[in-house]
Amino acid sequence: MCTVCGCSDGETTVHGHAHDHAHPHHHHDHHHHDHHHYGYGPAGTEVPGMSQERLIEIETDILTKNDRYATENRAQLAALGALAVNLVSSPGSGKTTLLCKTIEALGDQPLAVIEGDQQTQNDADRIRATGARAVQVNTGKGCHLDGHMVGHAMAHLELQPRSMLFIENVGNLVCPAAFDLGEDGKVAILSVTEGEDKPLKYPDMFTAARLAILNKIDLAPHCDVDLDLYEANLRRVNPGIEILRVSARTGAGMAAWVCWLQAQLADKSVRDAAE
Ligand SMILES: Nc1nc2c(ncn2[C@@H]2O[C@H](COP(=O)(O)OP(=O)(O)O)[C@@H](O)[C@H]2O)c(=O)[nH]1
Ligand SMILES: [Mg+2]
Repeated sequence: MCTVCGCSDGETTVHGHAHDHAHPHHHHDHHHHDHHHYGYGPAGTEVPGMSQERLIEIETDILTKNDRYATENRAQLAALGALAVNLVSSPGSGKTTLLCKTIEALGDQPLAVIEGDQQTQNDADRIRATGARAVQVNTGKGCHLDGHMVGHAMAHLELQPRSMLFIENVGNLVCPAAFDLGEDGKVAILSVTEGEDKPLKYPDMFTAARLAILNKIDLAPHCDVDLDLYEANLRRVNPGIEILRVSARTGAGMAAWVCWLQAQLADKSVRDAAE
């Protein structure tokens, strides 16, 4: 179950890189997923036939389990001095396009990608076309990646020391904000076509993110968008957020993004060595 929206996540499948056999992955907290009412009881969500007290119990249990897996992932990454970035956004903001361009720009930097989508291996295929390693996680009915899925995918990737691991989360501006995957930071991608008010409407995501990428700035002249207002709204919900204006299509702003990644990785290696 998702602790945020209350949906049932059913079965997850991980499609590995080398041998393409699928691993079905069952969650233990199956329950019916008929019609949901979104309420504001103490649990922040409602599931028919379940009390708010029981829901809070289940949510706490799920988040505790998730955090245990996330901690394990984080320890593995730290041991390698590897950097993990969790890319979160609504569907279609340009995550996969940005990743393909980023992989090109990074040259011989060791890296790997975990792709999350409910269905299809399209995005992992797009990443593999660049020559990079990728694992596709299909979440089925699930609305986000969790720590367990990412740990499973990491096992397939055999990350090299000082790698960058890019995790493309399921397109969803709500639920992925609540789940720690063991990443170093969440990066929220917004395309300029989404509207300046989206940070105000979905504040949790932009509060959780360390960096916001304002993508598709090549389209800005065509859609009456006010980029300064976008940035002001991002800073209203998260005064500390870093912001980069990018076009994955034209390459504008890509150098700053690549620098940001390299600085995060350098920072991480130093910190891990100091521990
Ligand atoms: N004009 C423009 N289109 C873009 C840009 N980045 C991505 N797109 C397009 O946006 C659509 C969705 O991109 P995709 O990478 O699949 O988004 P995702 O769902 O977030 O992974 C595709 O048609 C891309 O070609 C950009 O910077 N400018
Ligand atoms: Mg994608």
